[in-house]
Amino acid sequence: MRTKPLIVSAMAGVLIAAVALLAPSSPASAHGNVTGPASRNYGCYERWGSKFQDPTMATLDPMCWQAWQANPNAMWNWNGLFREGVAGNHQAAIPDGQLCSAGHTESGRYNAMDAVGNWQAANIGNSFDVRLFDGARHGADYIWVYVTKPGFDPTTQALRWSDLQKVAEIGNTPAAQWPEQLSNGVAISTPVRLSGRSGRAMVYTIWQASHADQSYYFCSDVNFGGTTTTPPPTTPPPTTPPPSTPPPTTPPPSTPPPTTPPPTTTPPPATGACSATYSVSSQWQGGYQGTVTVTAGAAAISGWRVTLAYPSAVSVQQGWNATVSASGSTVTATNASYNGSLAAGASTSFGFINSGIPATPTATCGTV
Ligand SMILES: [Cu+2]
Repeated sequence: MRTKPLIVSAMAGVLIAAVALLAPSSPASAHGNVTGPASRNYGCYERWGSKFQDPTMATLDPMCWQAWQANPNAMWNWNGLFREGVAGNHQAAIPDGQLCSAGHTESGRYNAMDAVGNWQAANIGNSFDVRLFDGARHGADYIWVYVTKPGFDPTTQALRWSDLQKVAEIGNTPAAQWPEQLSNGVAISTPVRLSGRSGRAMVYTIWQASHADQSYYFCSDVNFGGTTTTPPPTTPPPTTPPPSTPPPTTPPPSTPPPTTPPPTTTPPPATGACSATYSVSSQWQGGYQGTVTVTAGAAAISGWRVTLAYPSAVSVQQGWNATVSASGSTVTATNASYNGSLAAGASTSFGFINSGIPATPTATCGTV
């Protein structure tokens, strides 16, 4: 069980290198993340990247499930959760309720990190290290670590700046002083020493990279004094476990943001055996991700087909949780083997990536 991940991690390096080569205009295609206690998107990537379409995630790890459904790129691009040009005014740049997405940074790619619920939490003691992986060897102007105040419940409350107290920091530390992580970057640990804490909390880390004015923001869910099998924070290097299914063939958006981002929604029909609600989860130059929620009507159904009639021809690059194909201006999606059966009123969803610019389709749902 211990040798396989090492072999696989070598493949991950190749994959990541390949992606980097595909996106040469990206100023820094490898950045970093908090790998212990794992940030929300890094944790979801680590636990599910090799099986991100596994429907058991919906019950085993529902917050990761919603995040993968909302935008898989938030996990594939786990190292890109940053803002530029903040000039140290973090609170001014990031509104309350958006701390975990760095204020809906990167055109909202990481918005699902702000979702409130029972994120999987790392069991830790009152003394722990926040481990930051720096794949681009930026080093740090500083790293600030906050913990939510006693009484804050991350499973029911959206995070605000006033919920946080700073508990540790380190100052300017060039990457040359960070220990090497295999050959794919460096990592540094910030020690945190608390006392008297128990139960659920969040750790919030701000990494001011020594690279232009690039600030990173990470939410990690923790459970003080919890006991299970979750490993302690100072564990093996972040050897980036790879997707066994390759990541989306579209390289991540290497250029700045879309000009017209508004999501489009078609309200579900009031009647029928099933209904379909369409939205654009994210978009980037040259493509966008569509998400469709399918809801059974007053009776249970055993299979469904959704038709999306677009105003002009569309091209589907990839679909998940359904068999998705395009013909002319029509996209047709048929349930996967595991999500065709829906109880009365129950919902499931599927997603796809299209080329081009989002347009609003008419969505219809029928049973099969
Ligand atoms: Cu960077």
